[in-house]
Amino acid sequence: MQDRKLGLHAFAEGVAEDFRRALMQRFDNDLARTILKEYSLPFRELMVYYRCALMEVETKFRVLNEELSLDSEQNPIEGIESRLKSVESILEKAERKGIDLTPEAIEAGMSDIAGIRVLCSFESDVYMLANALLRQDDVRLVEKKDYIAHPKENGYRSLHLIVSVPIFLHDRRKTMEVEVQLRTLAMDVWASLEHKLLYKKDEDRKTEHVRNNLLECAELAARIDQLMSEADQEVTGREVPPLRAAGQ
Ligand code: 0O2
Repeated sequence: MQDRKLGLHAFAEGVAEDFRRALMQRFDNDLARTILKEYSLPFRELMVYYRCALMEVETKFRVLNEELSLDSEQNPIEGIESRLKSVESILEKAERKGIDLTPEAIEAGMSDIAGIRVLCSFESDVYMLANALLRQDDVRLVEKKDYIAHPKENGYRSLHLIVSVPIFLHDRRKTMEVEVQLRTLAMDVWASLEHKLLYKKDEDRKTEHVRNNLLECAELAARIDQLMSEADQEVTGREVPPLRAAGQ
């Protein structure tokens, strides 16, 4: 408990320093100083709340995995990664989307400051876990993007959920939004490499040849998922549920 408190304190100090540095780099000194004076502490608080929300959601998935691991055939989570958007990316996105640089406007206008990625064994586990999360009575689905049922044009596949969850502070309860990305290992290999090569990179990298190669890789990854699901069904007898929309 003490460790966690110290961890959050150190984190808040780090955020304050990142916030100061990012503002000084991005804006002229007077503007940066004004923003810093007014919003440094509230912004620091906001980031601590997001970190707490990440811990809540991560724990929910760890609990599900622990429970499902009782059955050796059901060990659906291969890995969990969580991250808070960097201060620099928050400021960049706020500028791009015309969001005011106040903690209230940032909280209202951005849903992906806290992000968790859950790597699953099979495609059916993606939907099973999403449904198990959304069934919990303190979790509310804010938005869903099913890039598995409807892959992006470049081949990207994953299930994205924006959920809101409560965090329990010493004197009140606060609701925070967290972006959850669920994907299989095959989807993750593709997305991680594409992220390195092309995602948000200069357009001149994205020649037709490179795009076609990545599209072919995306098709191969989808084929791996399909064959693995069939093998899982044959070996364990588990039904492959139809790709249904999580939370419906
Ligand atoms: P990073 O670097 O991973 O943090 P918005 O976030 O509102 O500007 P959008 O399109 O509404 O954009 O969000 P969407 O489609 O839900 O995608 C958000 C996240 O999904 C991205 O976060 C990526 O992590 C991932 N993603 C979406 N599309 C792709 C893609 O084509 N390739 C890869 N590799 N990842 C993708 P960030 O913050 O944009 O980037």
